[in-house]
Amino acid sequence: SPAAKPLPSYVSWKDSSALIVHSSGTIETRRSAFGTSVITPAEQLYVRNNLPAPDASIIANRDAWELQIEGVKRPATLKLQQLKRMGLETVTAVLQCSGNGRGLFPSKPSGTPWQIGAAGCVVWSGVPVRALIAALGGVADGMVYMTGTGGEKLPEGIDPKSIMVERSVPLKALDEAILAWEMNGAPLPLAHGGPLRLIIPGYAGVNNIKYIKRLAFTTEQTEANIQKHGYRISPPGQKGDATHPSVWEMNVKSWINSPAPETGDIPAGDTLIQGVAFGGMHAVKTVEVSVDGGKTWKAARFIGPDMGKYAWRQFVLAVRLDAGNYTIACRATDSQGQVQPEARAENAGGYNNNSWKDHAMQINVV
Ligand code: MSS
Repeated sequence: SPAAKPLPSYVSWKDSSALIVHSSGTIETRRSAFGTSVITPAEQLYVRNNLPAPDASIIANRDAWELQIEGVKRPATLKLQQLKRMGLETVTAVLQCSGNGRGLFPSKPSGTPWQIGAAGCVVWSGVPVRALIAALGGVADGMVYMTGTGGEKLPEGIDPKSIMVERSVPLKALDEAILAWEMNGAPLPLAHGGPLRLIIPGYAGVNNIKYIKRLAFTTEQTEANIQKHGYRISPPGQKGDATHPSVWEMNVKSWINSPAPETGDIPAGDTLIQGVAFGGMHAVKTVEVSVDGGKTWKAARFIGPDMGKYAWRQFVLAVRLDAGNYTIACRATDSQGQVQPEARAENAGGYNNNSWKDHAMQINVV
């Protein structure tokens, strides 16, 4: 096996045994680390930084962090301390990189070859964007998008648009969005966007702007490269542009965490097949498991608390397996009846892979 890379210093507090370090800005949770109790602890949560993380000094005085709000009737710059008095909500939501599952594309699109671990289920707490807007007189007339800007310091001499993390989402996303300062009951770590982060439940990771410094309601999508060309569902071989859908709403998905081939052979007899399932924008309703590569399916049972429609649910199915090779798979269905598809939707960036077939695994029972 390739030599394990050490954790970069900005995340040295994380649990290295739970993580695969692809690069300093791309760190994946191991399948074996997910556990069975719904929430992903901060120490085990994946990290994706498109730019180097800001200096830790930005969390030294969290309450002094400033957010600029534009495209409302009364634009303002507010300190986190003020935001904390404007409203409070808690939401449990899956945070998932749009490239999660890219490593399962046979075409090997460029980008981090994430398997299943660029995702986690997290409890976020903060002020609803709705409450903030109401306090500022409402969204200005004619606005179509909500645009968030990351607080990274950009190097000089480079066109900021070419590297800045700024994303636009449809205006309706504001209904459920929060500006979060807390994660899993603790102040938001710098690596996950502290002191303040935009959380848009159900939307792909990239839209959840870390260390947010500006929230703007706009008539157009941002011209930043990460929006204009990046994170677009373009056909293989084609560069993304405005004519291709942006990665916004997540789709229905599930995968098996145990048993997994990485943990070795499985003894014959009783086995629990266990994993996670979520619906993206809608609650997950059912999940089925197959031990014959998708020829036949059995309904699995959800376990643990239901943390709401944006959270994932843990599932389990008890099976008895004789010695042999098995292809185990799972397939989720959401409350709208949308079923996790067999085939991935091919695209140049390797985004949104929810193919149950790509996520199936070979296990060896002895
Ligand atoms: N934000 C900022 N500011 N920066 C960066 O870089 N990234 C993205 C998001 N946000 C960023 C941001 C991405 S891309 C993702 S996934 C996410 O974030 C992650 O998160 P964490 O916490 O895990 O790290 Mo893909 O779709």
